[in-house]
Amino acid sequence: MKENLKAKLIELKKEKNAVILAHNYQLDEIQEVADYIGDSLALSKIAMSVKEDVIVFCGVKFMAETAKILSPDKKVILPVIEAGCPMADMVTAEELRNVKKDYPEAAVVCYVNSSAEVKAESDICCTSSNAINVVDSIKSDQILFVPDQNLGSYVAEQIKDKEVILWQGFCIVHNRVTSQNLLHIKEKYQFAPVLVHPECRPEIVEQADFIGSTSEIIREVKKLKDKKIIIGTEKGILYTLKKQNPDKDFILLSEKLTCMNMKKTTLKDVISSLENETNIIEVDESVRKKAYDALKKMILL
Ligand code: CIZ
Ligand code: SF4
Repeated sequence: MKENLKAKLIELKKEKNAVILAHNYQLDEIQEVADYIGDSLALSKIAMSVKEDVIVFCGVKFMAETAKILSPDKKVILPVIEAGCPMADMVTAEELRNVKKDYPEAAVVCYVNSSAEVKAESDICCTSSNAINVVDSIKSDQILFVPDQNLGSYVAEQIKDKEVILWQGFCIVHNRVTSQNLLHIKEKYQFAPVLVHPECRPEIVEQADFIGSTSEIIREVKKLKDKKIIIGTEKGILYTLKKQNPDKDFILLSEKLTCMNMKKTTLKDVISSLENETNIIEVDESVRKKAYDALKKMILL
């Protein structure tokens, strides 16, 4: 059954001249058929360079939107339009415009997990892998960091000479991990290193051996000699970790690390959206240009 679907997708990709991009948090069945797997920024950069006309972005809405902002001439499909990111929804452009009035001197740094409209209201974007460099590069001493308070706190800890004003957003998945979860797993696997995503709460990040984005965790794991490794980010990352490191055992810091939105996309959705060319992402051109500027500043750093 699955083999039939896979064969159908290969045909469709040829017919439509399409490429399949999958985020590290997608279901295994999606990662298995993807042409490229990665984090949102790496995938958006790939989207800019591929020769295909159609990009099927298997992830959540802000990711497909980012690809469209950077590659406006391509057709970008998000297989399940309801796959959103609750953290991205924790800041709207209007709310941001209002808060900016209270901090007229602040530079707005916006985590890519945000809508195109919010990016358009920001001075520069960042991802979880370059947030520290981005904040460090800014001349202003005051930063308004949106929307992730956990990533923002992590950055503020590293850069002491700037005032970082935190938006009160968070990732509903990473924020679920508690100190009790960490204590429990550390007791059970005493010698295993703990690698976590900076979207986790500060008390988790403080106790971790390594903090990084999905791509940084994937890179770090390759270097480790340990046979048992504790992973504190969304479960989907285990697909690549296991594939690249068959001799290592990965223990998820908590079973709560499953993003329902990332799991909404199935192989059937990829096929039907591509076949019918539905769920095409569009971004208003005036918003796109401003969001592009904020993204481009980050990419050029
Ligand atoms: O930007 C991304 O892809 C996200 C949401 C996570 C990460 O660390 O790669
Ligand atoms: Fe959003 Fe968190 Fe899910 Fe990533 S894991 S898409 S930040 S809710």
